Amino acid sequence: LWDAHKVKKFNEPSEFQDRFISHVEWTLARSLYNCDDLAAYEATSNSVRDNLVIDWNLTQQRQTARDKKRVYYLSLEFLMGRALDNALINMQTDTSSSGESREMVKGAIGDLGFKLEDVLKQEPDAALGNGGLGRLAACFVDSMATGDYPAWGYGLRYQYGIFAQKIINGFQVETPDYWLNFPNPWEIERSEIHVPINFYGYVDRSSNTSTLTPAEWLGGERVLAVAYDMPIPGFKTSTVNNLRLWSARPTTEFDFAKFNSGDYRNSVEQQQRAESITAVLYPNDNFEQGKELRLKQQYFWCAASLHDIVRRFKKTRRPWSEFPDQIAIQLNDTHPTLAIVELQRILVDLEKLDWHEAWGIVTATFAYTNHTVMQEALEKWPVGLFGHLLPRHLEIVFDINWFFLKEVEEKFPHDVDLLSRVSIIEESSPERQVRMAYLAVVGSHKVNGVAELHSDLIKTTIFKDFVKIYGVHKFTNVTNGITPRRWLKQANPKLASLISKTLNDPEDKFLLDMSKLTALRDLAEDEDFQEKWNDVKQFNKLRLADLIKELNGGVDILERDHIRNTLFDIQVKRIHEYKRQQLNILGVIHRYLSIKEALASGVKFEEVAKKFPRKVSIFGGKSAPGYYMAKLIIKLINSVAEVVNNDEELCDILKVVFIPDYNVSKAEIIIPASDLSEHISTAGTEASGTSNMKFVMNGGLIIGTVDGANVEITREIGEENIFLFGNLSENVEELRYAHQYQPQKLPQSLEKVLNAVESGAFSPDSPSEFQPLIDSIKHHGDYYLVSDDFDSYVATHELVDELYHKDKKSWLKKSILSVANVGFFSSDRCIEEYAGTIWNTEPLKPE
Ligand code: DL6
Repeated sequence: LWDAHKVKKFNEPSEFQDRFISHVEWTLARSLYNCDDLAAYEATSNSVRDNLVIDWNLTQQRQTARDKKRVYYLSLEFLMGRALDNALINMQTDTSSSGESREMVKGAIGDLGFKLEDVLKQEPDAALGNGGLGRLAACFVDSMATGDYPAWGYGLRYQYGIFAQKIINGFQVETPDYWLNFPNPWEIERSEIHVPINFYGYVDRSSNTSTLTPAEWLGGERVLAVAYDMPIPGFKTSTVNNLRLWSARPTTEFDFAKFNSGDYRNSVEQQQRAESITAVLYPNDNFEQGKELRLKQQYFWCAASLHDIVRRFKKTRRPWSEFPDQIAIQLNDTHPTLAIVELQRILVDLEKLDWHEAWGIVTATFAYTNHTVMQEALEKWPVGLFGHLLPRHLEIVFDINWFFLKEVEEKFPHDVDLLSRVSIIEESSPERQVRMAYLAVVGSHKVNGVAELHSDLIKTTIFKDFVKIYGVHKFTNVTNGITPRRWLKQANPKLASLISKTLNDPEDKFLLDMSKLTALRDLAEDEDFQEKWNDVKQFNKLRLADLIKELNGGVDILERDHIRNTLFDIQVKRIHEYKRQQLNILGVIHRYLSIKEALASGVKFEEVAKKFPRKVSIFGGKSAPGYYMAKLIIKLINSVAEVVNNDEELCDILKVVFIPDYNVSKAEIIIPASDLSEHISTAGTEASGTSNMKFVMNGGLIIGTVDGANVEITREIGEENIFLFGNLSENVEELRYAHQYQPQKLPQSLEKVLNAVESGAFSPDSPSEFQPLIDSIKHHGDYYLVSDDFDSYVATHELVDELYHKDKKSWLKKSILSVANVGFFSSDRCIEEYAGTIWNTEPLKPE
């Protein structure tokens, strides 16, 4: 009977159409005659989801039955972007007679009168992240499913993702991103999975006085964590993993007693308090603010996830000692560090394990990824706040610290300085703080950085003492990567198709084994191939020009006829002083002033245009709402754009564009259009960067500092194929020191640029508008070394111009060679490395 009623996947266009119409009529309660693109998006997504759910169930059954070790990836951010196109590319149609499922669905909805491109655009981005860290988590879940690893992601279901950015009078203005306006077909609400989570209260130890023995945590506030599951399909496999996001709900819906007594405001208060926990994503990137609600979010999510993990483990009836053999938990930065403390609490207080046995299990289970060495991004929580919200957890942290310091003392007797340096509790004034990164190191068996340079740096800076204590083997490197399914196939279908034809790989197997791309090396100088390669780039540049026009109210900024010979120079990422968008825009001003000077001195326009060939500098990215300097940089970019774009004397040889509201779906259009992209952080500050990899994978050349993953990109693609400039990380400290004690010497070139800004050339109504930016370079120590790198940056841009405009063949050769050698940066490689060196897990292939 069960077999007779088994749900079936659609495989053929007509079966898809039946499913689509059922969803239009039954799920949406509409008719096909009254179905717009939004409804078509909902119906298509629900239909695709039906297929995924079948594989999702089979995957979960298989993983439970085979009882292999599972990975849990804890990340407070998953910057997923849109799901439908990705699902269409990734999912299998098994016996489909019409090839790729995406093509089949495109044809099937086409016959019903819908264009897939228009339907896809209806989907709001799931923007549950700030930048690189969150997008990395999204790439990793894709690769874990693709590699058939039994793996779940755990995160929060924010009602508001990262804010939408508007640019008004050149300034960033934040508006809420309520992405759940319409039913979200990609989440499955699991109302039956709700975990009670406690905050505040007190610890009751009755007769016991030792904090190491079981205690009861009582009283306080209680909310419910409700699970929402997102299916994560692997590419060319029927494995569909799970991303579980928690949403906060009140335990009691409504206080009727208060309501009946006329106290309406208080009757809904509890409900609102609970829901506020998962209401918003904190919009800071590489900066920690230390707000109580943030700590509440962290505990809520860690406690719910661990409860779920432990519940699943207990069903296997294995002894606790086998917990680390069955479970690996990866901490994406320090945000989930409370999970370490929560597992210790569960084992000691609830499961009554001996402290040391419990701690052995905890440390064998967790591993921690560090994503920054910058002090302002390292999390610390005031002891008072921590203890008020989580009284029992604070006791446990003190005990963990006590045992840890005892171990240090035994190894390095009498080194009091060392003890205070490594203590999890920082004795700072006005208040002691819990150092979350140290807690993460102490509670994990492995700590990794995200690019070679960064992994080396953590060992010599923030975790230097811990290397001495634990030995170097606890510290390792897994260089970041990106999924080629989204960042090549989905973002750049024309390039993916040229590659699959060239490699004679109609099934796109190269997307699973990116080393296959090395075959392109032989074609790097082939003129026919170069022409096809260039045509793809032109198509993508026009596609971006269309987007820019649309965002500019239908007015073209870029001259269509000149796009072919205009260099698209792009910097899109979070706006941050360390990422140095200010260096870029000051470089643009330098170019502008040089052009103007040449024209003013009587040099003919044709000559000037030869020296400064056509170029558009494109920027995009959000600033944290409270980050004054970053917001001023955005304003400067827009002010420069206003002047340059309206200067008729330039005849369009230089343009500046700021694309508002940079997000994943815009990145998919922007990145494939680049000729050149900028990864120009002060050396030693960008842990890895991942957009550098995305640009290279799409055939753009990069200009960059010797920082983060730029180092390995250089090694993989060859130093002749990248434009490196600037000071090295080992010189940074010395340079900063010199700035503090010697009057700052600016290169003449920069002096001129800063003078122009100071004179109000870009802010005539308020000449001092950008003074804080100028002061930061001129008078406040130039912490990000703009002045030290400026001349080398400008000179490197001259090399770029020269090559792009005078030797297009060499340019194309470099572009092809870059893609041919980019394979290392597939996130599939990262996941294999994590699995082999940190998690000790293996894939579980579908039968
Ligand atoms: O590892 C992902 C990403 C790196 O590519 C960036 O270089 C790095 O800045 C970023 N780090 C953070 C740290 N934030 N916190 N906490 O976002 O990680």
